[in-house]
Amino acid sequence: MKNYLDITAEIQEALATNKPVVALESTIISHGMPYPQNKETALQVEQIVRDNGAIPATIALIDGKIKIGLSSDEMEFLAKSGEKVVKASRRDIPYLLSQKITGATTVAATMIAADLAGIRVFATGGIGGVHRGASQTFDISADLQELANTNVAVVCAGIKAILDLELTLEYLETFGVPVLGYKTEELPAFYTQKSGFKVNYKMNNPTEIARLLQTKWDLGLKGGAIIANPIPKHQELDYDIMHDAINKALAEEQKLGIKGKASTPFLLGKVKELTAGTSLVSNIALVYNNAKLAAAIACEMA
Ligand code: PSU
Ligand code: MN
Repeated sequence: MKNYLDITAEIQEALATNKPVVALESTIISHGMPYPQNKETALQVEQIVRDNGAIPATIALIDGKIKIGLSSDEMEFLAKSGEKVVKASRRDIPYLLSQKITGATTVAATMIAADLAGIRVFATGGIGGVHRGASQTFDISADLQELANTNVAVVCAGIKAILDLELTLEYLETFGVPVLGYKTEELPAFYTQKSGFKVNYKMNNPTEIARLLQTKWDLGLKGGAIIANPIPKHQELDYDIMHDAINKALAEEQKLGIKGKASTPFLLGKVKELTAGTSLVSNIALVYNNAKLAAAIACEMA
């Protein structure tokens, strides 16, 4: 394992002495946001984790290693390269490492890396899920199987409305992944607090969440949990504007025949374009909000 993992000295020390650490993904940098907002967001997320008492661990595949903790040059490279960097999920890891090709880790790949390093809490914006039309396309994100199998809790802003929320919840139920709402009974839908669907359980504070995770893993119930943290009210997108943008993005995707791993980045970019960038402002705000909660949970767990 030592041949593959490259953990910064600060994070190694933190893990060895049971200090709180929060994992952060890098596909959100390369494929989720444009430059330079992606770099600014990635750096600010790390700062927010620190301001809330935990150590940030942004993860990527670089030079044949799973890097846990990135330098500012590495961050800059991922941010500037954007979609030229490979979006790396579980299936991509062995190829990219053995060929020493740079990869930006998705939620699934970041969970794998965090688990190998011993990090149990991870903050991001949105997870992948069951896409609309999946009964025909079979497009179900590998993030969901990772949540089923890998012991890392993922703090996100719920399930994004580009996906089929109902089928995603069904899939998570089948695979035993708890969907927890932070101070809410309603599942948030990324850009909005409301979705029309319910979470499994409302959690009132980071202590309750830490206790639930401890219980799950003490019992050997493998897999993660989703901590759905609603976007702050004043940073929400208008529900109708968002739905309109998503429907247009989905129609365009179909027209262009975009499929597979290109789907999520395409839809995110299109929605941003159609909302004249306001979705990006919301996206950044909700990531910051998630970093803060993840740090609080990591502190409780430590
Ligand atoms: N949702 C977002 N922003 C993102 C992603 C999802 O709001 O950047 C990224 C994450 O890295 C996630 C990946 O793991 O997209 C899911 O891609 P796919 O649907 O191809 O599995
Ligand atoms: Mn997919």
